[in-house]
Amino acid sequence: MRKFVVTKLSANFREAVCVRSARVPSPGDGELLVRNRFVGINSSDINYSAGRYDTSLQPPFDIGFEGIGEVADLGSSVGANYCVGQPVAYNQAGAFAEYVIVPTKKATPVPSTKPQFLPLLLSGATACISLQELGELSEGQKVLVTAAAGGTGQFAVQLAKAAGCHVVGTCSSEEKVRFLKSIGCDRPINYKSEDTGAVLRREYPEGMDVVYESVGGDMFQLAVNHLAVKGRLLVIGLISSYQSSFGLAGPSEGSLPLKLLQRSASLRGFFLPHYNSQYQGCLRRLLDMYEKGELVCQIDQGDQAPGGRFVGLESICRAVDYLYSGKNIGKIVAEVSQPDSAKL
Ligand code: NAP
Ligand code: X1H
Repeated sequence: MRKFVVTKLSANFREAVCVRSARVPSPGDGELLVRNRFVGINSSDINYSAGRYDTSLQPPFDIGFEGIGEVADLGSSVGANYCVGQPVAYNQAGAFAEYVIVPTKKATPVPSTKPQFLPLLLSGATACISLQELGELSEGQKVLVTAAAGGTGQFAVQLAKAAGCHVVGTCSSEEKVRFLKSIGCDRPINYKSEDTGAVLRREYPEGMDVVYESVGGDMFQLAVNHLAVKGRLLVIGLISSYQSSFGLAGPSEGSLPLKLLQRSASLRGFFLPHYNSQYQGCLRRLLDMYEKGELVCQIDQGDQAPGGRFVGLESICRAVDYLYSGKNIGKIVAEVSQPDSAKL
């Protein structure tokens, strides 16, 4: 089989990785061998390739956080939930490969390998758990979602709407504005054509009760400046800094504690792996909402990207470039293999 391997620590994904041949691994106790159909692209793939996730990890190491495919082989004592051919989605390092070993506790049986199920596991769960545990959402509250049309933003918008909130979402194009309207966002802001700060000052003078913030930098500052009294700012990510330097410290951040104090506002960090105990419950809720037609799971397979649809393992590099071009609508997904039936 072929797989991506990080051979040099770098936040430049193309420089960090190469595609290597390897033996198809055998599943051990409590493990599944999964033949990947689709893998999910995450902005943090470049944090992982830079060695930021696990500073003890030295190259060569495998990469890719999530995928969906069929069980190809079973290790011992995996239980009755799984059989060969069973469609599963999973969160497991090393997903950028044709086959991957997945411990059953990191796998979720899904009705099919349809790529729309893939965004629920990481992007959907991030929005679901963070809003539930830290957002303290209640009806009528005002919620700002940044990168609202992206992989995780789309779920934050829909879950905040489902909780009866008024949702404002930022994005960078009119096409994204239309998408945001279609998923119920009350006030999409195209930050390229409108001044986000001016819109918030004019239309939300009392500030935002909750901010789901994924961008960092100036967008983070703006979010702090527009927190309501007792507002909660959920730090979900800071994508604007992943390609270069890092951290929340910076000259303009000096007054952050004062701003929080003056409003009795809180800033809350969220990292999905710290919330494993809430994971299964949230995933069940999202799958249920999706099956009932109450949740849109927008995926972007790169049809509008330079070079077209992301097909084949090598296309993952283009998919990461596309993510950092900021043009995606919904979760970016690359197709790694055809269904078994297509090979007949
Ligand atoms: P994504 O939202 O699908 O794509 C990134 C989007 O961010 C772009 O479409 C772009 O949309 C926006 N963006 C803003 N500034 C950008 C920049 N400088 N470069 C590129 N894009 C920029 O990506 P994702 O993987 O789902 O990640 C979104 C955020 O969620 C990231 O901050 C990530 O770290 C975070 N996340 C956190 C956790 C956690 O456990 N804390 C888990 C998963 C994801 P517009 O500019 O049009 O808005
Ligand atoms: C144990 O907690 C963590 C948390 C974050 C360990 C590693 C990280 C990490 O690498 C991340 C990360 C993970 C997910 C995500 O969506 C965004 C980010 S940002 C980030 C990080 C980047 C550079 C650093 O120097 C430290 C952390």
